[in-house]
Amino acid sequence: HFEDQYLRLLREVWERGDERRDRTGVGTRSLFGPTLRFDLSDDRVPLLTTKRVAWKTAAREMLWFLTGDTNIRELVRQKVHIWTDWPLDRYRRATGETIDRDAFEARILADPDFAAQWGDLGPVYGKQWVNWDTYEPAGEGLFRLGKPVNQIAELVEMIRHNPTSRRLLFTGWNVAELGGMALPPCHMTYQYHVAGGRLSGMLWQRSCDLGLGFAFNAFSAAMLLRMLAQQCDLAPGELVWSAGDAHIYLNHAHLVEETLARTPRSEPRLHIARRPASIFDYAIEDFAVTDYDPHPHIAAPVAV
Ligand code: DHF
Ligand code: TMP
Repeated sequence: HFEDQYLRLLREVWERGDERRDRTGVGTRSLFGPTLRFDLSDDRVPLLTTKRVAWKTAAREMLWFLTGDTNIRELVRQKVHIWTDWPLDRYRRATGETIDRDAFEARILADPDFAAQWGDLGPVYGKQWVNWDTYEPAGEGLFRLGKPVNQIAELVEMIRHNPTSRRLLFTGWNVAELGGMALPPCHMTYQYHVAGGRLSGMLWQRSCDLGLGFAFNAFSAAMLLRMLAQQCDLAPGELVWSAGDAHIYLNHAHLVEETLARTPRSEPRLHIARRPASIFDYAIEDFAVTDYDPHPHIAAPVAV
């Protein structure tokens, strides 16, 4: 079962990980450099079954990245709340107000100016994936903005026309713009490989919250790979997931214990209903997951 690898990693990090203080103050146990491999043939998808995962939320987030948007307003409009805590934290620190999450989201929805000022995450994933800024000399030592790079569009073209390339990749790690981001990219670099009519992909995640983020990141990376394969007339191959710092937050002990006490259920499948005109034309209604009969959701606090 694909999930056994994840469960082994969860156990190993929990039992043997280095316990340390982290940026959030919560504390983690951490191991460096694990790799997991998932077979994506026959519509298989690495969607955890030892807890129910809100895969549509992860799918909406992935589609939002591809629009280039970096403001949480559109996510909140779609009832996706996973990015709200970071703008909320910034707003509270800046104003000293004790506004709660629901009220903050209500204001983001009701007031476009408020959303523009407080809802933006900075030049995160979407911006770098489809609108990486370039600069060209404008004389006298000055520069002006050039044509931005759409890494995703270029990737599709490269996979189609130069499938043996060793440069089939895109990255969110724009060094010059890290300072303006609410969080520097965690799932930072994606690379692809074509062999035998199959598209395989690798995700390098510099930092992985095994209790929360992992479930989303593995599903989303598989979903994106399936979209790319479809657009390039290839069958899906393998997803290789590699992390730098793979960690479990110390306040996720209940999640680890409960997860390890459960047995994985039947492997879910991801279906894509139609073939849209481009990689940017997918909609949430195009995706369906079947054979998904997971154990109940396990709630766990997210470290901000
Ligand atoms: N920070 C930390 N500490 N961990 C993360 O996983 C993380 N992920 C981020 C941003 N910052 C992060 C973006 N992705 C949730 C899932 C993914 C995500 C952020 C949050 C989350 O809270 N998941 C819950 C609730 C899902 C829901 O709203 O339906 C879960 O139980 O999966
Ligand atoms: P860091 O920037 O200090 O590494 O903190 C980011 C935290 O968020 C870390 O726990 C990893 C986690 N994370 C994921 O696991 N997946 C994600 O997609 C994102 C955005 C964050």
